Amino acid sequence: MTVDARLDLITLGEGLVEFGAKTRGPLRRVRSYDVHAAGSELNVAIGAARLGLKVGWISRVGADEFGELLVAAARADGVDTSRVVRAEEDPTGIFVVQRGYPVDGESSLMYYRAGSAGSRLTASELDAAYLRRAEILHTTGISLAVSPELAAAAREAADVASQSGARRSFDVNYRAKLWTPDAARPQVEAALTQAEIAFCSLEDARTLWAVADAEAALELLASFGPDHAVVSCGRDGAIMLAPDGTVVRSAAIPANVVDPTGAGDAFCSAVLTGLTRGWPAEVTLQRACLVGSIACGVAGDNDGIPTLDELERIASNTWVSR
Ligand code: KDG
Repeated sequence: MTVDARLDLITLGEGLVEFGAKTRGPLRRVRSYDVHAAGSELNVAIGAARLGLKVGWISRVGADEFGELLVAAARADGVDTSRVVRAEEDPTGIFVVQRGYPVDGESSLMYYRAGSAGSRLTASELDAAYLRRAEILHTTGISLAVSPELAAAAREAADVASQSGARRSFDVNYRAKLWTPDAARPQVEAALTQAEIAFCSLEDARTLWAVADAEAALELLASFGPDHAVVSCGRDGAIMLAPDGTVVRSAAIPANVVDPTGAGDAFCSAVLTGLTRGWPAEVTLQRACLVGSIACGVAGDNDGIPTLDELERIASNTWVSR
């Protein structure tokens, strides 16, 4: 990549190594785990790169084996990691997924990220010239919740990128383990007023604003200012306000759910790809729902996200295993 080449997308946020329990039940009895690269903004970076965008990921990882794992996973899909800071003193954060316990069919996430390298990225570590190369800068509410330093870095990155014309994309991504709705609401709303592209799940919109339905959630998101707003509704599909003012809907694509964690990020990476490539709004949303569904069928947050060629063959029913 040449020094000043434009990047379709830069994402900023903490990468985490995921330990997904291989068996259902309380973790005290789980003996084996699948290990994957994860973290919402890294998932979006990997997904968009796999779908063909030029992508950079800004983050901070420990100078440890897990940091190597995250950087290697990003690079394997062509994500530029030149602005990932290596922290000598701080460890790379991890999370563990417990499955099917205590509620059948549900997973819960346990974080081990306090004081992690990724949570300590500061605004002073940002490279303004790099941020100015972004067409879209994507951040999420997770960074606002994780630490004041990371929140400030995410806000600064969005400011700098927008000064040179980047569109700011923000996914609400409310995480109840990180903060309360009352703590989240003002920060999330401030981020939405700065964003041109907004993502929120219906579940998060209900938790934060007690909206009645997806239409109300979309209207609320747009009322903060974004001209492109997307509400994902799990098994009920998604609804999107496109930049030309049209509202489109897509049904969900049935999934054989193996691991729903990260499906929202997979969905988001496809929406950003469609926007960048100028796909019609209906096609963008349908493809995004398909990508989210495929991602749910594979263990790991981003492992199931297809390449663009694979996506097209799956969408047109011409998939042939090679
Ligand atoms: O969207 C998936 C993420 O929730 C997962 O990768 C972990 O980034 C993560 C977080 O902070 O919840």
